[in-house]
Amino acid sequence: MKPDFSTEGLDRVRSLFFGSILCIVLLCCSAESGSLLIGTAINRQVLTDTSYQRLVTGFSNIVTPAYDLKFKHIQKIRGVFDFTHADKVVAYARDNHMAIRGHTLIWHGALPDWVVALPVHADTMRRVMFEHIEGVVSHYRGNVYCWDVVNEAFDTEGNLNVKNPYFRAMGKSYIEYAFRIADQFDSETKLFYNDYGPYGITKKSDAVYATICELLDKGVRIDGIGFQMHLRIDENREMEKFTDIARNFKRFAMLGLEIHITEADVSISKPVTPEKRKLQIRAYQEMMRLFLSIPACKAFVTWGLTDKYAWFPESRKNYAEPSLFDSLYKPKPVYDSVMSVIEQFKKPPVIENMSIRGKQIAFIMRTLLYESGYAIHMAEREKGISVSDVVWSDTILIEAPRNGVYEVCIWPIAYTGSFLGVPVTYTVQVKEGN
Ligand code: 9MR
Repeated sequence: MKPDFSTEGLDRVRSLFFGSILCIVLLCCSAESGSLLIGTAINRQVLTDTSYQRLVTGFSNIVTPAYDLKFKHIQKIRGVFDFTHADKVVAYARDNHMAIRGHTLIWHGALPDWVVALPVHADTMRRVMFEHIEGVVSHYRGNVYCWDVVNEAFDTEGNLNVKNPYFRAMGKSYIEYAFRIADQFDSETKLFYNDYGPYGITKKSDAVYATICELLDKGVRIDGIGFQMHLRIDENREMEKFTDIARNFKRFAMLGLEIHITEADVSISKPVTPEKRKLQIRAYQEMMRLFLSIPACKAFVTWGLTDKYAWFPESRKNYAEPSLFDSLYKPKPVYDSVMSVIEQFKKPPVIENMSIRGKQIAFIMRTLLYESGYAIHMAEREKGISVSDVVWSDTILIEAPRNGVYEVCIWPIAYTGSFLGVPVTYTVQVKEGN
C-alpha cells in the first residue's frame, strides 16, 4: 500500500476556510501544497528480487541508489565510464515513476584505487574532478532530481576531513569547484551538500553553515542540504535533541535551501530489547515530525527499507534492525508509528484544554510539530466582529471584544507563516461573568 503523501486534501480545507472566516493575519500566510517526497535508498537486488521491488515501489516516490552512482562503480579505470549498473537502477526508478537522488559525486569514500594513489597535486585533482563530474552529470542530465555534489566534507568536530584526497590536494576550494562544475554541466538539476551529524547546533553544523553561507555569497549555486540521520539506540546514548535539530534545520531553510533527510535509519545495539524498540519508534517518529514541521523539508529518504538488506559500517557491526520493514518484508510496528505521524498531521490539532475567564479564552494545544505555532481567528458572525492572533507556544490566550457566540478557528503554522495541516474549529460562548 502506497501511503498517501499528497497534501491536496489540505488545499481543499484551506479554500473552505478562506471562503468563510478568514482575516488579514491569515491572508499574510502563504500555504504550502504539493506532494511529499518519501522513499528509500535502493540496492542492486531491486532488479532481481521481485518482493523487494514491490516493497520499494509500494513505499517510495523517490529513491537513492545506495552505491551504483558512486565514483568507484562508474569510473573504475580512469577515463572509462561504465554506467551499466547505474543505468539499470535509474531505469527501474524511472519506469516506476520514482524521482532519483543522485548520490554522490565528490566523496572521500567509494573511490577507485587509482584516485587514492594519485599524487597530492591540486591541478591533477582538479582535472580528475572535472572529468568525473562532467561524465556523470552530463550522462544523467534531466534524469535525476538532485545531486549530492559533495558528501561528508567535515568530521564531527567541524574540521574538514584531512583524509579526504580532494581536500589534501586542493584545500577547501574543492567544495566550491565541485559545485561550479556540476552547475556548468547541468544548470537545472538541484545541487545538494550532504553530511552526517551531529545534527543540532554544534561545531559541525556551524562549520557546514558557515561554508554554505560563504559559497552562496560568492554566487555558487547550492540548492539544498541533505542531513543523513543515521541514528542509533543503545544504553549509553542520549536521544537526539530534536528541538535543537529543528532550530538547525530552520537556519538552513532560511538561506533558501531545500532540505532532505537523506539516509534515515535507526539501528539498535545488540541485544535488541523491547525497550530499545520503543526508543527506535520514538526516534523515527520525531524524525517524521521534524520533516513535517519545516516547510523547506521536501524529501524523507530512509537508508534501506528492509532489515534483509540492511548495511552496517564497521562502527555499527554490533547493531541490528534499522529498517521500517523486517527481513520478510513485513511492516514492523515502527512503520505503523511513522505513518501514524503523517496521519495525525493531516488531522486538526488537538485542544487539550479550553477555559474562559471573563472575556479571556485560553486553549492548551497538544503540539505535534517543531518550530511551529498557531494562527487563531475568532469570529462573531451575527455582530460581524472578529479577532486574530498568532502565537508561538502551545498556550493560546485570546480576548473576545464583546459578549457573544464565537467560532474559533485554530490553524497550525510553520515559522514561515505557512499553514501546516488542517485547522480545528471550536464554538465558544462569551458571557461576561463566566
Ligand atoms: O550503504 C552504502 C554501502 O552499501 C556502501 O558499500 C558504502 C560505500 O559505498 O556506502 C554506504 O552508504 C553510505 C553513504 O553513501 C554515505 N553515508 C553513509 C552511508 C553508510 O552508512
